[in-house]
Amino acid sequence: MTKRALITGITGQDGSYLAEMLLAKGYEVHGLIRRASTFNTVRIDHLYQDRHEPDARMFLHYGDLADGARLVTLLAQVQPDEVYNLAAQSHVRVSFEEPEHTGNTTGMGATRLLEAVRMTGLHCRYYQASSSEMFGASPPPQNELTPFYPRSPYGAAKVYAYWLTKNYREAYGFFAVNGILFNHESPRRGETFVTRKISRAVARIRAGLDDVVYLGNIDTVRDWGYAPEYVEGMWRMLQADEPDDYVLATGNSCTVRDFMITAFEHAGLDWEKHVRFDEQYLRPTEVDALIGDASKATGRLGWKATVHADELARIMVDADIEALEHAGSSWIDAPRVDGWVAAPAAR
Ligand code: NAP
Ligand code: G4F
Repeated sequence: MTKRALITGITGQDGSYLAEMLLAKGYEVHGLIRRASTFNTVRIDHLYQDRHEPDARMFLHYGDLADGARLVTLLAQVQPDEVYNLAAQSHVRVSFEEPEHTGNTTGMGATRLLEAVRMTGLHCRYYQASSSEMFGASPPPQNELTPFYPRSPYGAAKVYAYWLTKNYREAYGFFAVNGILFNHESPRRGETFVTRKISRAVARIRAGLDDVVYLGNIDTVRDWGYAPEYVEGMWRMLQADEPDDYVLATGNSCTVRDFMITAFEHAGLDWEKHVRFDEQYLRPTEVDALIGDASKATGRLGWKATVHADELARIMVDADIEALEHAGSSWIDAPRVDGWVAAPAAR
């Protein structure tokens, strides 16, 4: 029997890798996409086949996590075996600018989707994209027993969604799990997250298109892993015998500064000549250190991260250099998105 999955956030970094992996495993994949005035499917275009093709197995549906009624009609239509809720306003700095929107999408969006599952009476398995950002000010190493202390509207919204997921498991017997994922990156990472901002800047500086990049706090510590490995962990959580919550992380620590040095050195550049500080990239409250302990996922799911920050920085720099070398002039001339906001004033 072909399994059917529904992915919210399929156009994002993780959604694209998850769709790729599930298609390779033989799944039929359905994705929720937002209507936009420009195409927003660039990360999954390589997977798309016209629905009239006899072997088409990926189908896209318009909808939004802010629209609960649509989630009900969509679930009733698709009848998925597995639901992966990856959609969110996922940028921490932006969540300070848009706390209400972030709460509505990242927090309430999960409630609407869980309610849609309940109202349609489906017996599907449900994955919630929870985040290490929920640990916030709790010191590392963090695992499934570490208390939450969110430091941003985004972190607070994820804590709410986490507890809703757990509550539906306990109240209604849902097979609902929280994957508490530490930072994971890739060449498909959004351009305003710090790793991609750095790798993209390195490629542009090396090509002579830019001279400097502006960053905020480079002393924070993160546990950066490689996104394709993390979507495998999401899938394993839904194949377990019992629903439970799991941390996915590498267990290694790296400062933004060290990631940046590795990225610049890999391209033969001296970072001190090209990196400047801009306070606009600071956060009103910061999460100083996230370092995860994924031993529960390793022991029970057999999941382990193999790519760590140094290798990741090199993978991302190589990919951005190659993308730049193969890009047409449209990519090179495109407005530079050099921060958490692409407003002209910020360029
Ligand atoms: P991402 O690249 O920012 O993708 C977010 C996705 O959510 C996009 O497909 C976006 O659609 C969609 N979306 C946003 N608002 C929506 C709405 N109102 N209705 C429907 N779809 C909406 O994020 P990611 O890095 O792939 O992360 C996936 C999930 O894991 C997110 O929930 C994130 O918070 C969480 N997470 C990520 C990490 C990490 O390090 N990457 C770590 C822990 C947790 P558009 O393309 O139309 O914008
Ligand atoms: O790349 P970031 O924006 O990622 P952050 O805030 O850790 O959040 C990411 O990981 C979370 C998991 O822990 C996810 F839940 C969330 O959705 C997202 O994927 O920032 C990383 C660090 C921060 O300490 C930030 O202050 O880099 C610092 N930083 C320094 N300069 C910067 C910049 N961050 C950004 N985005 N841009 C800068 O110029």
